[in-house]
Amino acid sequence: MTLAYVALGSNLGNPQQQLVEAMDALANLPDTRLLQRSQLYRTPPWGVLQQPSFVNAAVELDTGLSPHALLDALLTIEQRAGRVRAERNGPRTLDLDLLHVDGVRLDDARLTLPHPRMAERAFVLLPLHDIAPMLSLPGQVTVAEQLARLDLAGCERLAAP
Ligand code: A4P
Ligand code: MG
Repeated sequence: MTLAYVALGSNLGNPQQQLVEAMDALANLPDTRLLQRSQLYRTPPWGVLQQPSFVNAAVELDTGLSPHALLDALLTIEQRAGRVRAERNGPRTLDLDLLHVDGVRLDDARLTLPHPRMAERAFVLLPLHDIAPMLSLPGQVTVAEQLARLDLAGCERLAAP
């Protein structure tokens, strides 16, 4: 079994409900336990600015699935939530990104680990900090240290669902 961290995001439909349902779907994956779930955060859109604000979260899994099997499972959960792939960084009902798998470094056509863009994104590190503040990011910096360098303007914790 291996620890894995997944980022969740949504800004279409009912984002809070979709994130809670996605966390339940992750908890029900084969050979997998959901160990921790972050709070939900409302975050300003990053990348494409003309779109609704996002709700973001993160979870910690203990899984026997391989990284690629886990990615396939994330894509299946996204599709079940009605995800339509259109514009890069654009609006989405559900986005599940695999952030980190303990001991795994990987860069192939389908999967890059650790996730290459996570360290610059408050909407990723803020929820990840709830569940893994001491997790080491590329460059020997912890989630807590890196989060302290980011601009958190406009990010707010939502009341527990
Ligand atoms: N892929 C490679 N590595 C990974 C990985 N570690 N985890 C491949 C997940 N997928 C990985 O994904 C495209 C392909 O990336 C997958 O099929 C997989 O094989 P995608 O989800 O269709 O692409 P995307 O999400 O549209 O693109 P990108 O650049 O990953 O966008 P992001 O980074 O997900 O950003 N603002 C706020 N506030 N909150 C957000 O959640 N999200 C985005 C999307 C933009 N702005 C946001 C938010
Ligand atoms: Mg994605």
